[in-house]
Amino acid sequence: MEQQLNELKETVLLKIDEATSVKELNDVRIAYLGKKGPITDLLKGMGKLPADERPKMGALVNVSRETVTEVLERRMAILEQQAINEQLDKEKIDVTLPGRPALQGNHHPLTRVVEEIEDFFISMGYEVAEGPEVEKDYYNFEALNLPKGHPARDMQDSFYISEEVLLRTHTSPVQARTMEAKQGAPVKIICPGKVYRRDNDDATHSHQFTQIEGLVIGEDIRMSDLKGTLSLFAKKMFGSEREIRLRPSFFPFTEPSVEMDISCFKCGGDGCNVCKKTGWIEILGAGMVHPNVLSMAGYDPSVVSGFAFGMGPERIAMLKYGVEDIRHFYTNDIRFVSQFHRTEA
Ligand code: FA5
Repeated sequence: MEQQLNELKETVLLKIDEATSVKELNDVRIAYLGKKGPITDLLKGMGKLPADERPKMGALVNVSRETVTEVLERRMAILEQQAINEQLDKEKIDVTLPGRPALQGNHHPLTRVVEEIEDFFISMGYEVAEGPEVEKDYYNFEALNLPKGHPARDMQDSFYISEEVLLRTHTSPVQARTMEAKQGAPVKIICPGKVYRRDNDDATHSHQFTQIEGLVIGEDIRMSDLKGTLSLFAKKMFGSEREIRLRPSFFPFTEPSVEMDISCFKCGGDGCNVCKKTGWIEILGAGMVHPNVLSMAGYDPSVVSGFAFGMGPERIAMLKYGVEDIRHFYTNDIRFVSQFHRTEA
């Protein structure tokens, strides 16, 4: 039995030596030192030995098993290190390779123009108000001095959802809602938002576009306040040289009503393709809030007055950045929007 043990030990030591990977060595361990391996068998077979030989043989088997285990662990440590080294060799990275630049997103040009306009008015003490895009006919038209059947409703061809509900055609209903909510108190708001009209899409018209409304209500608010505010606004948006001009116009909710032009920022007023040789560019509609609108919202027109204006930021962005087709703002073509990426930090 002792000879059998020695032969077995030699065989295992040889197999350990021959193993070239962690897996092979593990197989050797399981095959020879495992519960079903020959060393365990030897221990089990000791019962057949005479009683006085058993302790000696038991000690021999244990020593052999310890020796084999020790050799196996040393070999295992070497093979494991070898495996790690091979993996590190394979995974080497070249830190000198130039990196790939990450594409950076940015605000949409239209968002930037809206934010620029908002910032200007906020700096003048205005608050930003909001209203629903799905609006009642009452706020979109009636409360703005446009009763049912009024011919001026055709100025803004509408998408009706039901007889009394439509997609708002302008941001002016927020005027009516704000005045109603404020119950006679002073008001100084702007309202940016989406509006909808049954216009045919072309280079300067879209069925869905953006407007920014402005409204100031208080005691002794005059046309000169409107003119001063819009003049400052034009200089901020289009340069300090800009002059403004107010032309008489008509909106049912303002009286008097005006349209505002700015002196052409390209030619300075001499006439060019941007201003269609007139020297002036139309920017927005405005006027003094109609007494009927004030009364309907619960104000006393003999005590308070106010001005309002409404502009289309797409048209302003087109002028400012020389964009020829309004549809570019909505198609999300990366070649278009990336032209306006901010370079400053
Ligand atoms: C109005 O909508 C009035 N509510 C503005 C107003 C407010 C006047 C307060 C007085 C007091 P108008 O229909 O002109 O007015 O539209 C205002 C601006 O929206 C226009 O100057 C233009 O810049 C823009 N706009 C109008 N229709 C379209 C369209 N289909 N596509 C893109 N922009 C448009």
